[in-house]
Amino acid sequence: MNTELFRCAPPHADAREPWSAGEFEARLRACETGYHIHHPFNQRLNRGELQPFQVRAWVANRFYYQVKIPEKDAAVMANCDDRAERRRWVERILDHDGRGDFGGSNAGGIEAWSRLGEATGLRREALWSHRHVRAGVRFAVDAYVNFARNRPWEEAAISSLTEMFAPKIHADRLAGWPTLYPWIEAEGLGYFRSRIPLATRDVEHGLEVAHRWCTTRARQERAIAILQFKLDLLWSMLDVIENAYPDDLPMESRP
Ligand code: AHQ
Repeated sequence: MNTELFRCAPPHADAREPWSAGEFEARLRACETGYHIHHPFNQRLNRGELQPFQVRAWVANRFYYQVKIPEKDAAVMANCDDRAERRRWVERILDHDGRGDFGGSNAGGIEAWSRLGEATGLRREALWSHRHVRAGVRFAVDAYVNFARNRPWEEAAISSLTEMFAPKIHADRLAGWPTLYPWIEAEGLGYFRSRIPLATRDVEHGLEVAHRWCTTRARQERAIAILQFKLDLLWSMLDVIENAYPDDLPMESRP
C-alpha cells in the first residue's frame, strides 16, 4: 500500500522556527492527497459505477455525519470563550439546523440531505432512524464529536479544515450525477450546491484560527496531525461503507 498517499507531509523533526504562514498553509493544503475524494468508493460513486442501493447506503450513512455536525459545532462553541468567534461559529449550526421559519432555503442542510435521501428512494423514516448506519461509521462520527468536546476549540476548528478540499467533491457530484444517476431526482442534489459557498466561508474562518493559534512549530505540526486525524476519519467511513455494501450484497440486505 502506498502509505505516502495517506500521510500529509510528515512533520519536520526539527522543532526550530515556525514555518512562515505561507509554508504552513501550503503544508495543510498538501494533505489533500489523503482526502476521501481519492477513496476508491468515492471514485466509483462519482464515475457512476455504483448501484442504487450502494448510493442509498452512502447517503444514509453520511446522514449520520451530517446530523452530528451541529452537535460538533455546538461543542466547539461550548469550549470557546470569545463572543466574536462564537458569533461567527454559530452560523455553522444554523446552516445545518435551519433558520427563521425553516421553510425553503431556510430549511437547513440536514433537511436538504433528507431530501437527497428521498430523491434516492430512501424513506425519511429509514434515514432518521439511522438503521442503515454501520458501526464503524457511527464510531468515526462519534469520535469527531468527542474530539470537539474534549480539545481546545481552536484544535476543533482546525479539524474542520478538511473542507478546504470539499468544493471539488461537491462540484464533481453536481457535474456528474445528473447523467450518471438519472434516477435520482435533480432537486435532491441541492445540498451539494448550497454547501460550496458555505464551505468556502467556513474554511476562511478556520484558517484564520489556525494561523492565530499555531504560533510555534509544535502547534503547526499538531495542526497537521489534527488534519490527518480528520482525513483518516472521513476515509475510514468510506472503508466501512465500501466493505458493508459490496456489489453482490444479497437483495434482502440492500437499502
Ligand atoms: O457537508 C459537509 C459539511 O457540512 C461539513 C462540515 C465540515 C466540518 O465541520 O468538519 N466538514 C464537512 C464536510 C461535508 N461534506 C463532506 C462531503 O464529502 O460531502 C466533506 C466534509 C469535509 O470535508 O470535512
